[in-house]
Amino acid sequence: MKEGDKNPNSKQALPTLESSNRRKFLLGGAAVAATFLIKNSLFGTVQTSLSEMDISGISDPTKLPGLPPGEIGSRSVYENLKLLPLPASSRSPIQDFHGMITPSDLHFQRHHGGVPEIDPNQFELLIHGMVSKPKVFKLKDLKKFPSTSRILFLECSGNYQGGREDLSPQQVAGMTSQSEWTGVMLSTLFREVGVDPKAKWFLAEGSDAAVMTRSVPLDRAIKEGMLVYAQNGEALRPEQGYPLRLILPGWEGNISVKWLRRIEFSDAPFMTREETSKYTEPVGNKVRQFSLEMDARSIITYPSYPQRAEKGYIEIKGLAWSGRGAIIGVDISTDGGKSWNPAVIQQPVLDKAHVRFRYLWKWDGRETEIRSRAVDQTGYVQPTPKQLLAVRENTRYHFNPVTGWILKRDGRVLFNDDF
Ligand SMILES: Nc1nc2c(c(=O)[nH]1)N[C@H]1C(S)=C(S)[C@@H](COP(=O)(O)O)O[C@H]1N2
Ligand SMILES: [Mo]
Repeated sequence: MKEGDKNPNSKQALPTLESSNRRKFLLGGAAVAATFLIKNSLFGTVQTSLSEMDISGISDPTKLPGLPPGEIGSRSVYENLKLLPLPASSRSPIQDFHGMITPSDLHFQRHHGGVPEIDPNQFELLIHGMVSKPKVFKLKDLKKFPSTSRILFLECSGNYQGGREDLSPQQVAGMTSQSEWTGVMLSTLFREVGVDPKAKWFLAEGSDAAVMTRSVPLDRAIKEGMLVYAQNGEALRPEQGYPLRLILPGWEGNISVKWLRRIEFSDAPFMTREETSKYTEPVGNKVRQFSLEMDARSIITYPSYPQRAEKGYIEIKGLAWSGRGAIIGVDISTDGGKSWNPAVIQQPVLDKAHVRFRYLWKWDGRETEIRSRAVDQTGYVQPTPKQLLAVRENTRYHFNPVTGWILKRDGRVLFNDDF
């Protein structure tokens, strides 16, 4: 349409609420499809379809009634938070978060055979093998057990991308997320089935197209492992394993089997496809297997690529976590690793959970590189990329190096892991 042309169908003047009950409502370009009732003492109750109200041209929010209370909340149309979908995984926009909990719809996703649709009423969990009382549990049976909640991170052991300067935190480390998980402790449930003292492992099997199976060492899993049916206060999302998943705190994400349908006890590991073809790391001329704990890691999420940095005060911000316990410190370097100073860590600092760190710094505008380095309660210090590569030439699993951002004089912020 040429400029000045009038679309005969467009309403030029905004009808008042009293004069019409059908209008076009265009909010920031997004069509809001909702129906609501306006209670008006003079004109009675008018049903108005929001998707048909026209408020184009009105920008003062005090001059038009806002949206009524709805059935579900929404994110501001100005906040463009998105997962970054790759064929096999979606990465979480960690540079856009301000808190320790990952909004559920922005939790990273990793599916080996897609997201199955499971009817919770059809759902059954079979526990069998080396047990005296094999049992099938319905979801409602599991919900009757004493429950517990815990805030934990979940990270894929393949959570690394590097080697280029045009990478965002989401690309480098977006396969970690944190939720409050609610469910039943494995220790509670396993008492019900009478586990044979000779049983040392159990198989966890998912009901997705990948039929994901992993062997879990019983003595270590029983301490903290959970079967969870809720995430951040509501039922699990389908992408996170609805209606039931395993959560093994601090361990590589792969073993926290989603859409769980079967647990089988045994005296030896099962050597499933996923734990032999993958999820093993070449170390020298040996292979490391069942390397379950995720080592301490941190990443600066601000300033980061593709943001721009401005000379002056900068609050450097980021995330740190460890699968071996609590983070006890994060050090920051603003001179490319020559000197280090402690960052402030946001409370509460939880075991096996993301923490946020902050470090106030005044940038003089000269080119430099900022880095973060996490230390956990075992005393483990996050290694440099070269230190890690020296022992693991051939793998990017469990790759948790210190990484840096180079601040250019023109304000560009570029990723660096070449040190
Ligand atoms: N059944 C099943 N469980 C699974 C997977 C899967 O593909 N199928 N992916 C695993 C992998 S590799 C990871 S990293 C985590 C990812 O969990 P999320 O998608 O909830 O973030 O789930 C694990 N559990
Ligand atoms: Mo994973």
